[in-house]
Amino acid sequence: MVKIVDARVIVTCPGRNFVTLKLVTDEGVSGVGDATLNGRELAVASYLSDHVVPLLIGRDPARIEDTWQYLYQGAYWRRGPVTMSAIAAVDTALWDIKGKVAGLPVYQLLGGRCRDGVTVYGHANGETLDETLIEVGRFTDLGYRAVRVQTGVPGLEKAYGVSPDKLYYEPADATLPTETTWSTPRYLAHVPKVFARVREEFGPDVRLLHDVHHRLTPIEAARLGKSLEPYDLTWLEDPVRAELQEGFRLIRAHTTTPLAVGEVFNSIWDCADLIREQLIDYVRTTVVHAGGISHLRRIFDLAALHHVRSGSHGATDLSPICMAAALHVDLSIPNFGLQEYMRHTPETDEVFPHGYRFDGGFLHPAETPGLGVDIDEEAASRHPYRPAYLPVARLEDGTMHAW
Ligand code: CS2
Ligand code: MG
Repeated sequence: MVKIVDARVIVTCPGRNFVTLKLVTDEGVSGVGDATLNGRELAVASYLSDHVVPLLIGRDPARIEDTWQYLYQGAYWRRGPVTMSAIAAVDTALWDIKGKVAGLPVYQLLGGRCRDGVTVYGHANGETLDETLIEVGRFTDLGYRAVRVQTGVPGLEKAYGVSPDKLYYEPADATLPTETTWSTPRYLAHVPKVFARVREEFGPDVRLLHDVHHRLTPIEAARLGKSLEPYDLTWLEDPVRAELQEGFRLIRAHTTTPLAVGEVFNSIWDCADLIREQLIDYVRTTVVHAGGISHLRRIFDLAALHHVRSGSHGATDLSPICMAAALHVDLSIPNFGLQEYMRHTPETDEVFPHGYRFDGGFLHPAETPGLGVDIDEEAASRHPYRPAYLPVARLEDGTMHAW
């Protein structure tokens, strides 16, 4: 029997923090998995080093599902972002190894292609409406067919999703959380005007998306969805806090704007009701935070039965390993919707050499065996961990609110 003989947890900060698991077999085959949890990275690194690595040494790398069940059921304590990101890293690395052993890219092991390329969306954002329009144009010029539009809100400083660096957006920007201010009335009054202008300038073809980042109540979200109907959004993302699945019933009853949610979900149980009741249109779970390729496939298979499509989160805090793994899943499922694609910096790309490529609005995974991505451990060691937190948000009277 082939055995796992080495399991290394690598923490690196090529501009932002990433946690990576690298497994090596006694035949010298290695596999990588992303375990990054933005702002809480070291908790996952410790979970892996202290509680998972000792269970992996000597195991058969071919037993992917059995290892998943061993780590999930064996912990007794279920779910949660830390546990599920750690399991995801192991699962992803084992799929990488299986692909290399088989001599096939992972999407072939998942059933082969369902499409020619993976349609991705980028993030256009600006402080002002005029700046935002310029940024939308930048993305369409780059060939993107789908663009997420975020914009500053008059009267509010530091709006969500508006970044000084337009190509490499990074919200975890400080060693202690940055304080931002939120006002729902100001926001609700402004956003429809922005989308009216974007449609006027760019016409009906470009697919438009918007992220609310969990900030509204269901009735407020219903109102926003209705007011955006004339502008034909592909999706309205995270309109309300996602802990309360039945909150979506109310939004759904009032608007035909499609809904997307799931970047903070870590298991099928977080979205089972949303999917079965067809309360959403896109489920945005990811390889890294939702238990790896195996569990993400399970979520997307359930979604396929209920007319829900995939829309995996792909922000810069998910490493190129997660992006590569996502592309293999995206290519092989029947119910793919869209894939978020925020570009990593050249420093990050150097630490994670990869073969996926962007072409005319599509991403294509590498055709090499496995995932087609690796970590350069020497380059990684040149970028030590730096504490970084996501911002927090308060209402204008100082009340804590969802960021
Ligand atoms: C966002 C993320 O990409 C998205 O849709 O919601 O940028 C999110 O804020 C970060 O991943 C948080 O780490
Ligand atoms: Mg989001």
